[in-house]
Amino acid sequence: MIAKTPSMEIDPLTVVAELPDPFLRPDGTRIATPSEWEACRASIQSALLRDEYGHIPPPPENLSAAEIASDPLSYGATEKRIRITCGPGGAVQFHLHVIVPGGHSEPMPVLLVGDRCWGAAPIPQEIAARGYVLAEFDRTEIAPDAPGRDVGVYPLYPDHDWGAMGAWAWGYHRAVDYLVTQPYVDASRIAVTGHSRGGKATLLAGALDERIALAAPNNSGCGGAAPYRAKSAGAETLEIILRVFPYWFQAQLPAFIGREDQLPFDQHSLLALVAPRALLITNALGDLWADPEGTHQTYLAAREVFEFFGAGGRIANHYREGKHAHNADDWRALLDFADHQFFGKDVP
Ligand code: GTR
Repeated sequence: MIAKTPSMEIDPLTVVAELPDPFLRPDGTRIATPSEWEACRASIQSALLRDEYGHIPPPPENLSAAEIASDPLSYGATEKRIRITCGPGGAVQFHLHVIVPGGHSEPMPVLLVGDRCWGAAPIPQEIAARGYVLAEFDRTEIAPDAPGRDVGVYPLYPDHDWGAMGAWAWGYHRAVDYLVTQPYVDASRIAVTGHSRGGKATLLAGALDERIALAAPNNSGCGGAAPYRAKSAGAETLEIILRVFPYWFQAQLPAFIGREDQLPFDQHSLLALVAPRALLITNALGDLWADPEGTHQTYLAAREVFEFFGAGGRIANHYREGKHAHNADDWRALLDFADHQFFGKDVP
């Protein structure tokens, strides 16, 4: 059952079914302490990268950034455009579009989104008024949302088996590389968000990088916060997503079609990797394709890991009415959650 309320928490009434026990090691022994769980973190990551997303290369050595524009906005903020390059001759290039609120002498928290191509944040002025830097980039500058590996970042790492999700997550990490060098940025309060396919990349980025204090995948569905096992009616399946978007994932993932229960993890494992940092999953009740009900199950399973770390208050599952979109309600839920996590403010 899913409570139809846009509250930060909903009643944990759904029984967690069919998802692998997050405290069971592959050899059948149980993880008993947070430090034992930490010792298993690398093996959970390895399994997810090996079977689902492919391997993500380390940061490039020659990342450089140039501010190409800086303009005042009507509401007192400054809009900056940054060109980030790396690789031989600056072969890989993408742009950050940053809105820095005015009137703040202290470093500020950041909301970083990789969905520039989708129109991104609908409420930039409100984000600035609440004291958050908004940084946007277009993840398709890093890897195209299409098959083929001869453009974007792929030629830089010809031996890697990653798909677009991994490349886009790498893009989030490179944007963080830049942001943490900026005096107006509070490097301990960087949140990442993204919608749908961008939400899948957001979650992967947040799971793998401890510099990210808060991950907020929106309507991320299959390959994001929704499970491969325990699908709800109308939800996207592994078979369907791989038929249409095979290039998002590691090339061997189709071997698990029809035998999803053989995957050594499910998506609650990816959610759990964010622990004990903060995680907000945002869903739309009418977006059945993105599986809000299944996502409630992964949320409950991952929450056990957060609670195990004493961080049960750092994970929340938010539902709103409506369909597939990253709308102002979702962004406000993120701002409220971030205010609570970063500054201890009460959730309205
Ligand atoms: C759909 C895809 C989903 C989701 C969505 C989107 O076509 O099946 O997994 O990513 O696109 O990005 O809006």
